[in-house]
Amino acid sequence: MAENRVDLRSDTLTMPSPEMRRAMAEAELGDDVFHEDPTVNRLEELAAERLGKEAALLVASGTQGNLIGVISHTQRGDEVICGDQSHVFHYEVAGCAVVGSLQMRPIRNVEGTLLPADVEAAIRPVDVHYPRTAVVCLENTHNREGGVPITAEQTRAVADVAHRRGVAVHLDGARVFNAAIALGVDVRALTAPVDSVTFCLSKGLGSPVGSVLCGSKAYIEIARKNRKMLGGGMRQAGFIAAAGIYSLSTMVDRLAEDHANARLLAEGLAEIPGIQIDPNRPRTNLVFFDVTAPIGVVGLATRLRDYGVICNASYGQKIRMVPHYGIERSDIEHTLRAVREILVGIPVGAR
Ligand code: TLP
Repeated sequence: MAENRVDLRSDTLTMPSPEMRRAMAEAELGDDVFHEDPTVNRLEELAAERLGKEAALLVASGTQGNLIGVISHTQRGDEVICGDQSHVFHYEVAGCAVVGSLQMRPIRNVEGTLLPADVEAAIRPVDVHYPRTAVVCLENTHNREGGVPITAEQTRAVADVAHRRGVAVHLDGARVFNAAIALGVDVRALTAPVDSVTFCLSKGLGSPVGSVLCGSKAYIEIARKNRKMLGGGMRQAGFIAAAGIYSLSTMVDRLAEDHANARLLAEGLAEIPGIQIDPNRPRTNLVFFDVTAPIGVVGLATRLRDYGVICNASYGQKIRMVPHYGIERSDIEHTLRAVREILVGIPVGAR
């Protein structure tokens, strides 16, 4: 077995640092269902402030945040416009349909965003036959589209169309801080046009668990009740919130290191025969590539395990590798040597 273990399956694999664990252990606690956990309250205030919204709600996961986020804008039988490559459509177990009794209406994703003209055309006119279009969902960064960051202008263009027609906009901002870092803007520029946004503490920001849903005060009150309905009312959740505060205070700027490692990885992969990747494509921390060599996507991912490199080969025909907190530049170099040895036969260790 290889001595290195380089787990690149997801940025959800980050482990809390000793300082984060200390902050968790020392957290002041109360019962959050009574709104009495001071650490949760502090995280929610901090998150609302950072994202430029009136209020925020700590939730268990990105999936729960999107579900509560969407159903808090809707009634049974409403329609939700989303990207045909979106996480909410592909990977959230049809929660909006099951729990919200909502109809998902996927329209094409183009470079991660939705085109305003497509959104306009998909919004239903008032007619006895149609469901009411209640929400448009955006995703930033966009996972299946390669971690592409969506700009403030793209976000506003979609939101303007939706708002003109009385439709709310929810942003799946699981990695919205990655987008802000990549674009060099304050995250508020990306969240200002939308009505609600979920972001994840438990991905590149390094917390062991937790996401936050942000929006207006009135909306978050509805969301708080929906969280309770879904069994997501946690009690002494300050342990989790303390990690989240640590993440927001100290882990945002370091996302740039993950982006640099992703770029290093993509550039190295582009030089290896049998790999197909545009080295300029990864703008954030997600690296997707094709394997044109006969070994194929699954074969390469399987062989990489012998070198201690673990990656995700379940994304259609591509491999996904995700640098994150805990993955060093030397781990990327080891990964590149391993891919080269498997595909070209130059032994790991030789350069
Ligand atoms: N994505 C996970 C997997 O579910 C695919 C990953 O490893 O990337 N929105 C986006 C854009 C996401 O990428 C994810 C997680 C979520 C929402 C859901 O977050 P969690 O896993 O906390 O429910």
